[in-house]
Amino acid sequence: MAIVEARPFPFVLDPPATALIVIDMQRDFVEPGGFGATLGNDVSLLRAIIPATAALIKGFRDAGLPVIHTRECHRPDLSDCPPAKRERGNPSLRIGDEGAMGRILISGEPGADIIPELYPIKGETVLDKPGKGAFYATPLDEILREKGVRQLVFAGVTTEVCVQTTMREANDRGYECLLAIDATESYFPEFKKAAIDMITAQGAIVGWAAAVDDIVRAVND
Ligand code: C5J
Repeated sequence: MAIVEARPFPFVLDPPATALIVIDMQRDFVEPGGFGATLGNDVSLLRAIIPATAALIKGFRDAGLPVIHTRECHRPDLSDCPPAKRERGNPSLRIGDEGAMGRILISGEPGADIIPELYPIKGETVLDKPGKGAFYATPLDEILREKGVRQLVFAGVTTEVCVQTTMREANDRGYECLLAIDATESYFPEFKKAAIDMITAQGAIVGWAAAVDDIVRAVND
């Protein structure tokens, strides 16, 4: 066991029972011309976490612990994209429409893939998910239980949407959840702060939050 300095109190990390989940570090969210940018967002805010996220991934790889990557995307025929989701957002460029990096948030298109700086390596799980949460309509829970994982470290974007939703899903399934503060970001800095406050409030009601350096040190303890 290793102790990670964390909010709201230290996290007792058990490396053999821990996995890293990197949420949606896709070109569509992080690069100019993608889905996030078409919604009017400044993607440079999200790009700022790339070095810390790379350091976190490296820390898990060095420790031989599982790294799981998710991608929010849909089937080319949109059969897994509810109209209620598609109809929101920028009316001139919706999910499935042709954008600067192929069809927006469609599996197999360049924009839906993970950014080159954080690209998965052989043996790492990559899960396509149609929802905001990574447990919804995916085999994530089965994959984690098969690996004996009880604790999850979270990174990725955006803090208050897909990251927070997945942490809540994980918390309800009995996983202990730790958010890497400098490896997650929102297009709205005040939402990131609020999400971390919500997650850690009331005695870690959803989970803990800690710095990448402290997490990397603990997993390699
Ligand atoms: C959003 C995500 N923000 N990955 N997706 O639509 O958080």
